[in-house]
Amino acid sequence: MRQQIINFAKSLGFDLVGFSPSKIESKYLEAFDEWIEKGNEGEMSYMRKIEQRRDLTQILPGAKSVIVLALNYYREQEDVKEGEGKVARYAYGRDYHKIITKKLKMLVKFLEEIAPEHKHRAYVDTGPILERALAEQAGIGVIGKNACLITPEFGSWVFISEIITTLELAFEVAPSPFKIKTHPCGNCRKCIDACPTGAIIAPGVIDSRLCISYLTIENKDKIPPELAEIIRKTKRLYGCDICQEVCPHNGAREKITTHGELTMPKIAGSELNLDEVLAIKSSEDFLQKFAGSPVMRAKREGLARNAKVVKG
Ligand code: B12
Ligand code: SF4
Ligand code: SF4
Repeated sequence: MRQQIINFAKSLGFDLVGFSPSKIESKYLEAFDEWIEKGNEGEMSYMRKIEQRRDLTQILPGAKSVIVLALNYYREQEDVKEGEGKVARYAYGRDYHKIITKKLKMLVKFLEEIAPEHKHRAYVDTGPILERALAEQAGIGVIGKNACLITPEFGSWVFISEIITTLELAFEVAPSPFKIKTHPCGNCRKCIDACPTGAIIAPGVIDSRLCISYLTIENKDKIPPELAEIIRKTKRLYGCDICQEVCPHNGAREKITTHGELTMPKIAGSELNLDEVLAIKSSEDFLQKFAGSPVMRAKREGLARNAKVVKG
């Protein structure tokens, strides 16, 4: 059955497929607890749904396994010109949540056909699930010091999604897919040194309150002046890829995405003109320009705030 699932998932366009037991190892739960205790989630109150993250049977009674899927989204980017701000790679075209949810629904339908007596529940990003922990447990990749899941095939440029199921598909945690005994980061600390705001406060741990991704996407408030000054220098208008751009695993492995749905149509693209962003005066105009794009999450006010910051 595992092979049937892999074949079908790949036919839907998923690049990597792995299986994890639904039980999450205590080292991840402890890391998560500590992260919350220190307030590293900032204002993302949805991250405080701790109990469901600890125990997937709270989401799906009888959950036994998790099918973890990864989809490569890498694309090349050039330096932005004067008057422009950078958009993180994941936000180039249509929102991946929609694209992947459609594929997950087809995979669930397939599971219902081959295992009608079982229950399955699909998630991509928005559920109270420790996706990187599950992906590591499924043997798809390894979590790096930049906190990202790094895969041997595509580096860290992958979206993670999963189907929680009552099927018994994995009895134990899979080994690392990197064919080495040590952690693939070794003594490297390029991401920690390159993070302009010092948001990687320990290997694998991000203080969201300092992270440009959080500050430009999730945060609804004013950006503190000292952080705004750093963002201005990095020209990051929406999201941040710096700790992935410097990672040697990415340099050696990145492959341009073959998923046309992620790049066609281009919506936000790789960069936006700051004056054009600031010229959007109503939510209707914002919707017209960015409908279907991840950029919608920041709302007109958030993107305009970022544009002012990058303009300086
Ligand atoms: C909240 C969130 C954010 C927050 C916080 C980020 C963070 N690192 O926690 C903010 C807004 C900053 C953010 C930014 C980004 N995000 Co985000 N985000 C999430 C979300 C919704 C939850 C992550 C979470 O649970 N964080 C809490 C921490 C504690 O968990 P964690 O990062 O998974 O860390 C685990 C391990 O690192 C490990 N661990 C950590 N420390 C230690 C220490 C020890 C000793 C041990 C043993 C283990 C360990 O245990 C942790 C818990 O399982 C996930 C989707 C999901 N449901 O999982 C997407 C997700 C992590 N984000 C994603 C992406 C793409 C990004 C950005 C690249 C977007 C961008 N370009 O701007 C950046 C990358 C920033 C970074 N370096 O992490 C992808 C990551 C894909 C990948 N290859 O890893 C995810 C999985 C979404 C998806 N479905 O694809 N994100
Ligand atoms: S996404 Fe940017 S700000 Fe956040 S940890 Fe990585 S390099 Fe630092
Ligand atoms: S930059 Fe170096 S330390 Fe950071 S995740 Fe990549 S290999 Fe690990």
